[in-house]
Amino acid sequence: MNIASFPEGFIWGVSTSAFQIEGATSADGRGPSIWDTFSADRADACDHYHRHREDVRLMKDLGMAAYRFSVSWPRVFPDASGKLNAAGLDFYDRLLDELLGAGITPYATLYHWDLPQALEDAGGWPVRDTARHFADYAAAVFDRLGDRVDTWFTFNEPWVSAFLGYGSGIHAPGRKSAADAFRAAHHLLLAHGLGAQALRAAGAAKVGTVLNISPVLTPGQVSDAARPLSAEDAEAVARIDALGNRQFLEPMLRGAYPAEVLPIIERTAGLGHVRDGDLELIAQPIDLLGVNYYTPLVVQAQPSEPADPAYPGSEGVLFCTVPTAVTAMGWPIVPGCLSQVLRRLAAEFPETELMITENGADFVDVVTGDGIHDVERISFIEEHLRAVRVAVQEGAKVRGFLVWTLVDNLEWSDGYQRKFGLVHVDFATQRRRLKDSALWYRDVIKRNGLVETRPKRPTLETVAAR
Ligand code: GBH
Repeated sequence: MNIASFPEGFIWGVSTSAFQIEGATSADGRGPSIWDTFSADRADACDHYHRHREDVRLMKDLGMAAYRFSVSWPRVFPDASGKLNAAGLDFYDRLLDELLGAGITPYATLYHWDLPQALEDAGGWPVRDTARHFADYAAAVFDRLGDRVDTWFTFNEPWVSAFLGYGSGIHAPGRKSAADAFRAAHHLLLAHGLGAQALRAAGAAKVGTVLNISPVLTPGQVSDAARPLSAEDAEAVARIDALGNRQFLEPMLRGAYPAEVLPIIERTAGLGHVRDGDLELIAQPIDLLGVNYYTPLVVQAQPSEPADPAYPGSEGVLFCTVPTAVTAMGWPIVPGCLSQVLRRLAAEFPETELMITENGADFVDVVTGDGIHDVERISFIEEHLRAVRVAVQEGAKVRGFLVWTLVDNLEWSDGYQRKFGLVHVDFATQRRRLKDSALWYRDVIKRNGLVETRPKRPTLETVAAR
């Protein structure tokens, strides 16, 4: 068997987030988060809070080396009093002991979208104080768990928190104000800087963050990446790239907002919230950049188009659908874009180590008596892994790959019908069952690579070789 292998020591695992799996939303003094308030399906989720032993066991049996989870801020600081709830941290204490006992390296994310409702009531991310609260929270979590976690990610996808939470309002807290979205973005960046500083000062071994980097391309480029663009389309692509990707990448890694974005912020929100010294603070050195990749953004210039509320400043840009294969959520499947993302990051930030912190897909899984044969998920992940390997072979410093996600879970505004798990969950009984993709992933991990596909039909070369 020919193996397309990954570098020795390549880190394989899965990612989850607190609100999507834990349930137990009022256990041991937890306070409400903005997602408890916002979400209609009040959430037992996967009851991971009580079943974490079983879930760690599953990961162990599948051979996972790494597990990225998030800490629920409202478990730690439940209300407006600012009083620490030690019982909330006890859960992560138990989880970490379990993980380390199973030989699985924990990667902790401090914020995966579940702001304490008390802080939202005080103004939420559009308010500067929230960033300071985040730094206190980061320090408190590190104080309790820092002896067992080496790698700390401050945020998961701050673009989503700012622009879906406060811009389009399709995420909690469901506010719809372009000005607040830009203020939220800045304070999330500031919170990253302050949090990274606090973690570093407390002795964290590695500090990083996780961004959703979506390559931006025109419909024509989806089939032909080298396709030349009109000036109008090139401008549309550059602007959406600046709003969606560079607005976070560049302050964090270079200490400056992209030139395209500053005037948009200024005319939408003013610049009163951007204070002297903020950008220096935001640009704390980081050891690891987590990249979440699912699908590209496909756009073209369209003069009459109003701005998309998730991209204030996107007037004159049309978000397009393309005739590619899609996941059940309708997200275009374009694995080559993952090579492109990694190639770009490696070129622009050659010093920064990278990790794929999320990649995966929802499909409609058919549960049969003899198993869950999720062939589409297997090919999705396999094709994306091949794309990662291409970038690695070109020299991108990609240290690992984490599948989104371990178990079917609560997919935010979409509830429980979206299935991203390697493991199926029957939400009536909480029974877990491995899908074929879980077993396939176990084998990938075991051989640290993919089986080179043999052509099904003889090709000219194989015929000639006979
Ligand atoms: C991840 O976000 C999350 O980290 C994870 O919690 C979640 O379960 C998982 O994806 C699956 O959804 O149409 O304007 O939103 C991915 C978020 C989804 C953000 C695609 C950008 C396209 C642009 N990304 N989205 S928009």
